[in-house]
Amino acid sequence: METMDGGWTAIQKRVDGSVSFYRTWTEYKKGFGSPEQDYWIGNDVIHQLTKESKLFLYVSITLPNGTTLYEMYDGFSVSNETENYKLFLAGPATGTLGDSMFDTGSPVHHDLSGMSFSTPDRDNDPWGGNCAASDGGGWWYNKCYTAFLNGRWYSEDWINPWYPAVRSGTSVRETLMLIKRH
Ligand SMILES: [Ca+2]
Repeated sequence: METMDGGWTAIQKRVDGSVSFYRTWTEYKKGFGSPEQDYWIGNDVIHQLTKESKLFLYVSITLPNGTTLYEMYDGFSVSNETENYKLFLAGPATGTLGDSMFDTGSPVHHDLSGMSFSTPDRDNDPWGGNCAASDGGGWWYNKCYTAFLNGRWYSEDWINPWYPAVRSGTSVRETLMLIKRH
């Protein structure tokens, strides 16, 4: 499918591990990295981009063999910092990754819609521990996740980037999160 034209904006991109995603609340707020390489656009910008219009979210993971798997969500928005950049997703979800973010069917609470953003220095997740500190990056954790794209690059400690389709960070060569207006 076409992704990089037609009004798509990259909010997250990882292509070579040149940038650590183990970052503070303030760094995730402001954004870090470079759009040409590894990149988080910043939670304030994501909020600004999503607050007025209905947006699609497209997520992809490219495997070491070059195959790209993707999932598209019909609705995506993020609230403001006062509300801890809470994530809202809407279905339907379609694609080749499978839905591991919105309606996961997990009995241990892995659905991410409605979750606050957490970072290693700001635990807003409903788990007793600190998912962001344990898992190595900022995200909209529940207890904790079955989909998480900001883990430790090319590490077995990045568990289940997109369960069950992608079960280890060593199976991830690239990631992308794109948004586009309806
Ligand atoms: Ca917690």
